[in-house]
Amino acid sequence: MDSAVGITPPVALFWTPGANATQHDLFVWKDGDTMTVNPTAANLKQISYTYQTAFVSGAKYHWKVVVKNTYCVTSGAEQTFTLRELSNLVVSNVQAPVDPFSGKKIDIEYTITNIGAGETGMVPWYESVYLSLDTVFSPNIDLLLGSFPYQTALNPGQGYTKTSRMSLPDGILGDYYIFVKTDVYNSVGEAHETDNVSAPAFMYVNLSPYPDFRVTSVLTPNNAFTGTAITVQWTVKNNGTGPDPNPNSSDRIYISPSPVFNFFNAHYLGQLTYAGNDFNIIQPDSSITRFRQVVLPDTMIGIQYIYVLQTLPIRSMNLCSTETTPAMGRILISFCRRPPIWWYKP
Ligand SMILES: [Ca+2]
Ligand SMILES: [Ca+2]
Repeated sequence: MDSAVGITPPVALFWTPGANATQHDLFVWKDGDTMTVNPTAANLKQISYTYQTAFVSGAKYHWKVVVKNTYCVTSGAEQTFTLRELSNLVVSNVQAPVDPFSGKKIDIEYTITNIGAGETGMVPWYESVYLSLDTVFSPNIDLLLGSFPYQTALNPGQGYTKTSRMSLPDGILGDYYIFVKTDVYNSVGEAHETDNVSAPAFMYVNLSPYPDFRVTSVLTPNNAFTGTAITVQWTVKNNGTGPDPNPNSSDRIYISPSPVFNFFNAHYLGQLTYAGNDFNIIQPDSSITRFRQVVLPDTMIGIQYIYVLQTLPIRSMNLCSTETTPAMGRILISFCRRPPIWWYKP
């Protein structure tokens, strides 16, 4: 394999055995260095050796075998091999959208180029897009917005420009930066692995209108008997700045002996889900009145409280207030003695 080029480590070295040879010493050294005094592998009885080396793009090595027997030592001819050139992926031209809105989809355009001297090979790799509060890329802090595969080999100098779509988080507002990193899972062996992150691309994010639904009042009968059905009526008000574009919610009804809501002693009675455009009806500063029938438990008597909790997923993070003291209705429940069952015996 003298003068072999384009080698991928580990490197399989083999040679012809010398006449009467009993052992071989193998010397391998990098081009530009002097041959090592001590053999890389000594007293080999076989005529081959697998040489492990770091993958340095295009690195050239010299090697030779010294043949030994009881009577003499004979040096073989010096040979060379050269590792293959590696690719090097880099990211450029990251284009963040102008004036995007929180919680909405955005398109990020970027260019990936192989600036290395070798091809990438047919290894799929991924690009990831991150959202950062500053101009320093911090993979453990910055928010991953999405990862996108690429599956075609790139020759030296080749590249591609791509647009990837992802969603911004809800409830964010202000100055942000986008970073794109290529080959995030290190699928491609590159001459340089530390230059795979783009420069930061600035964007100002506007806060999307957000809903903030609250149950403002609960109406129940003043008195009722255990085990009977009552009608609960309640009002939901939108204290936010917009309707919810993706309603996925319900109002859940609980009964509890506690005048301050506590999940541990609250007994679930039922729920009323939102259908169709219910949420869109509740524009900012407007309300909707809802009701449903529930059956009181057999075991809770005396003064009890009926709570209605709104379970809208919080779509605007800390900007959406949560219901810490939900609205309630007060009801006095009396024990209902059921009439005895008489069996008629003819
Ligand atoms: Ca790189
Ligand atoms: Ca890599």
